[in-house]
Amino acid sequence: MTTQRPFVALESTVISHGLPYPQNLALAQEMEAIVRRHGAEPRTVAVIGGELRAGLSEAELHHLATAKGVRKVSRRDLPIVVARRLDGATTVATTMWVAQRFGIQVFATGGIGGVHRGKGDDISADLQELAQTPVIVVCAGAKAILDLPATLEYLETQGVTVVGYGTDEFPAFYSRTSGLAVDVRCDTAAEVAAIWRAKQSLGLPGGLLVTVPAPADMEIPAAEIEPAIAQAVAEAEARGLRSAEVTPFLLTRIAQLTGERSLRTNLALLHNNAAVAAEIAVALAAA
Ligand code: PSU
Ligand code: MN
Repeated sequence: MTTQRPFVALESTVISHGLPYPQNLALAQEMEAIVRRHGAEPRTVAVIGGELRAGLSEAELHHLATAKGVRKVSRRDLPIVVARRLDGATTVATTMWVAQRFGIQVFATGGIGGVHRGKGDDISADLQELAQTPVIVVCAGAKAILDLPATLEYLETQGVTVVGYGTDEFPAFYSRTSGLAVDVRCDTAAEVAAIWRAKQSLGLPGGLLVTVPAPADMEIPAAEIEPAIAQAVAEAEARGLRSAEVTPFLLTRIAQLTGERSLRTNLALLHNNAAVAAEIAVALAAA
C-alpha cells in the first residue's frame, strides 16, 4: 500500500470547470512543474475515452482545458463515463479514488467541496470520499460559498482529521482565516507524514485533509469577498440550480464578480498547495 516513489495526484475539474482558458492550461502545466521542482512526480487524473488515467500527455491536458462539454465526474458518474467511453474531469472525490487505485497517497487541489449554504441537503461527495479513501488531500480549505461550520461538523462525524498547515484556523480559500479551528496544526511535511503513518498503523480508514492558507500577500479578506459570494449564492438559488451544476456556477460567477484579483489568488494558492503536497510526498517516501 505504501509507495516509495513520491507521487502527487492533481485533479482535472479545476482545469475544465474551475478556471477559464488559457489560465487553466497554464495552471495545469505549472502545477506539474512545481511538483517536479520539489522532487516529486505529478500525476494529473482524468477519464479519457472511458479509461481511468493518472498521468496525462500535453495534448490531453490541452483537450481538458479547451473542449466544451467535458463531463464533471464525481463518484456516481464514474460507471457512466467508463461504460460509454467518455472523457471526464475528475472532482476531488473521484481524483482521490483514482489516485488510490494507482497507489498514490498525496493529492494537491485548490478547494474541496462541502456542505452548501441553505437547507444543507447539497453535500459534496468529496466529504464522503475523505471518510473512505486513503489519500492525503492538500487544499486551501473550502470556499465560503459553502457552509464552513457545517462542512467541518460533517468531517468530524465522518472521522476525517483536519490539519492546519502553518495555521490553527481552517482557511477559507481566498481568506486565510475563517474563525474555525482545525484539529491539529503542523508546521512541517514531516509532521503531516507522522500523522498519516499513525493513521495507517491504527488501521483507520479514509483520508487526511491538509489545509494550507493562501500566500499572505495574495489573500482577499473575507469581508471583501463575501458580497460576491452572497450574490452568487442568491443567483444560484433564483435559477433553481441543483446537484453538480451548483459548484461550477458559483465558481464562475464569483470569478466574474471579483475579476482578476480573485483569479490571481486562486492560481497562487494552487501553486502553493502543489509545493506543499510534493514536500509531504517526499517526506513519506523518505520514511
Ligand atoms: N471548489 C473550488 N474549486 C473547484 C472545486 C471546488 O474552489 O474547482 C471543484 C472540485 O473539483 C471539487 C468539486 O471536488 O468542485 C466539488 O463539486 P460538488 O460541490 O458538485 O461536489
Ligand atoms: Mn453538490
